[in-house]
Amino acid sequence: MSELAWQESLFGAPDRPRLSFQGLRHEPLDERSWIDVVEGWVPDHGDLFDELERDAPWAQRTRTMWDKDVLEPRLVAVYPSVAALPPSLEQLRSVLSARYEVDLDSCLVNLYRDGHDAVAWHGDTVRKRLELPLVFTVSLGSRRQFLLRRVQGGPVVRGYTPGEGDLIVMGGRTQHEWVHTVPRDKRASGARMSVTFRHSTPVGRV
Ligand SMILES: O=C(O)CCC(=O)C(=O)O
Repeated sequence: MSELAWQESLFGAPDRPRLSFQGLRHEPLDERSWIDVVEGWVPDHGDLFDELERDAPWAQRTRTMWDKDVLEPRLVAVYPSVAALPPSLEQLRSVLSARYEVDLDSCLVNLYRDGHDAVAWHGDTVRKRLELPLVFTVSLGSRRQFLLRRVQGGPVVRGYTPGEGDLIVMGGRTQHEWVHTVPRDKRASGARMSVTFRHSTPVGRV
């Protein structure tokens, strides 16, 4: 894949050990749903971005909308099983599994090549199987907006601009009662990746 550009923040990563949960912010959305944030969770995010850009199994997927197949506006790399993860992703998976006491058994990586790439408002389909799914997102590269609003509609209630190694965890009833999006952004300064981990059995069964 050709080299995608993104510009590292002038402020640098927070000064904390790699994959540490020091400085974790637990931010309730309401009494049933919550977000955890760890800024700069992967301090060497640039190396991971470059490795995945080069090696991940990128594919351009299509979606059917009103009987037409349309290209999904991002690239997605699906690992067939967690046994197929490269060591760099397996390390993230195992640290998160241990911390949150959950068997993370799926990993997808999304590539937003520029500000035209996006994902529309949605709740993750894992909600169909689990009452209280956890969804983990590690953002690499440029910062993009990540917004949440209630599933019934209404205004944006919470907004983040993850990138550069930040971790966001959606927990509780977030996938059932809230929706999230990474909207198009004409001002986006370059490419962003999101490494996402999910589980198919309830929390506590590691
Ligand atoms: O890229 C992100 O941060 C969100 C990705 C997402 O919501 C999804 O793939 O379901």
